[in-house]
Amino acid sequence: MELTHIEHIGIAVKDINKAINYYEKILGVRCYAIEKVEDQKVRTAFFKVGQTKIELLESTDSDGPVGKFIEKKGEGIHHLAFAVNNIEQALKEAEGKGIQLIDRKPRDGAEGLNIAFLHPKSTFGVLTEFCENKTEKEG
Ligand code: CMX
Repeated sequence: MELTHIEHIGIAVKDINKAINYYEKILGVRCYAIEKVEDQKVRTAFFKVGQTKIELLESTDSDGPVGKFIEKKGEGIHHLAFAVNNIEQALKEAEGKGIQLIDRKPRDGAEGLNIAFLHPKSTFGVLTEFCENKTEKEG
């Protein structure tokens, strides 16, 4: 597989508006998009720091992955997302090397990306996401 860059760092927060306020007013970075991802039961807010994206995640359902994470571990870094050129190939390769997949097929993520997760139990405690840009793939 080929990881091209860190697509984003996901941070779980209880109150996305309060967290946006911190990033904008204290750190001085602008929130350029807010998006609800129904499939993942989250509301997301995006920032760019240089080439690196930060994705804030607020749970829209206490039973969703971010709701459960906050209940168990509290707020904090939730996942690390890598951009890949071919997500199906990356998943197949990881699975072939014994990594436990959460998603065997990509799903729809925020910003129109194809996304899939690797289980943190297989990845040294870091929930790992692969992202593929559909537009680049089509274009
Ligand atoms: N990072 C590291 N470890 C995590 C974790 C995370 N984000 N989330 C859960 N875990 C650990 C738990 O601490 C727990 O460990 P122990 O067994 O040692 O206690 C174990 O994984 C199981 O956790 P759980 O609370 O029982 O939760 P589930 O097994 O039901 O779900 C997971 C865990 C990772 C499979 C689930 O959160 C998932 O499917 N995540 C992928 C989807 C996702 O996170 N979506 C939100 C982001 C969407 C986006 O970016 O758009």
